[in-house]
Amino acid sequence: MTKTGCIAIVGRPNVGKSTLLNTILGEKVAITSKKPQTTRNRITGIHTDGERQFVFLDTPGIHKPRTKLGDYMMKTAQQTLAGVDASILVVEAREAVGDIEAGILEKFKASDMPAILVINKVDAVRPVNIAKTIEAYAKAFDFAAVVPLCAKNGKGVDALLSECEQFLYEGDFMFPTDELTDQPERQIVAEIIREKLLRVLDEEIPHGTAVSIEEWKEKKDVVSIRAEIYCEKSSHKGIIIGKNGATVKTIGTYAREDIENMLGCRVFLDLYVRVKENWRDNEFNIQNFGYREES
Ligand SMILES: Nc1nc2c(ncn2[C@@H]2O[C@H](COP(=O)(O)OP(=O)(O)OP(=O)(O)O)[C@@H](O)[C@H]2O)c(=O)[nH]1
Ligand SMILES: [Mg+2]
Repeated sequence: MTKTGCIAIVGRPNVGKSTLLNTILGEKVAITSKKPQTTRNRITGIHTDGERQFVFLDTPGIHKPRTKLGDYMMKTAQQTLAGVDASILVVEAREAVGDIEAGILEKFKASDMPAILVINKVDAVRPVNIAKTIEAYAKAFDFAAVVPLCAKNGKGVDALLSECEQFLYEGDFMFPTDELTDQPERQIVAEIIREKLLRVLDEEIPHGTAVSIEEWKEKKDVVSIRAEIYCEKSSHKGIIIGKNGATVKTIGTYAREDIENMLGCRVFLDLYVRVKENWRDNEFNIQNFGYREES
């Protein structure tokens, strides 16, 4: 008898939702970074273990949107919540429930959503702060379980999976047992490049970038990929390219390493930088970059 269920992973930006998804799966399917608002789309991660299949849905961090892209990200998170059997609310240890978290708990209450509280990054806080966090959240919501863990090194993740089992129901698997994510390879490649932009570039610039895969040619044991990096201003283009092309070269080198690991073959990666003024506020552009609602 197989069991399955869909579980959303929600929370404010930067708390480690995507890191947690990757650790559960044992593979990287979602990009992560030190900068908030890294995840832009819903990302499905499938964990099949014997007769159980957990379908986790990583979501963009909940924040107050300032652009149409931000509106899309928030809509994505809300719609994901509407379609799942349960949720994991990921927080960092704090003495009080934050405004964002309080808003999420209101949504849980309005839809009778069963939820687990994950207190992440326990490697970076004192136990007394974990205890205070548990106390504050227990007053605000009746969680099915509370699991302190470290998504980065995996400590506590097995306990989380055991707790998630209560949300599974008897039914056929939704995905083949060897599938880890529903993202096409091209999308993962575009995301890997965006992750390197977030890693190499300073504060605001990477938030205004998007990556589009323009060409993908497979020959014997090499894949040639041409990707375009879009940014919002010509001054940003100069920064992304860097002196004598040094910055874009670094981005390409980091990205190529990861893409080769993922595809298991050699990769030629050609990156071009283009400007699309204010694309984040243009509905047509954001849809063109793949930020569109699924039918
Ligand atoms: N110390 C520590 N850092 C962590 C842990 N988990 C995640 N991080 C770091 O927290 C940062 C944010 O991680 P992400 O997984 O990108 O966070 P997110 O919640 O998906 O962020 P958004 O996509 O912006 O909503 C990264 O620098 C991670 O390495 C952890 O258990 N301990
Ligand atoms: Mg994320």
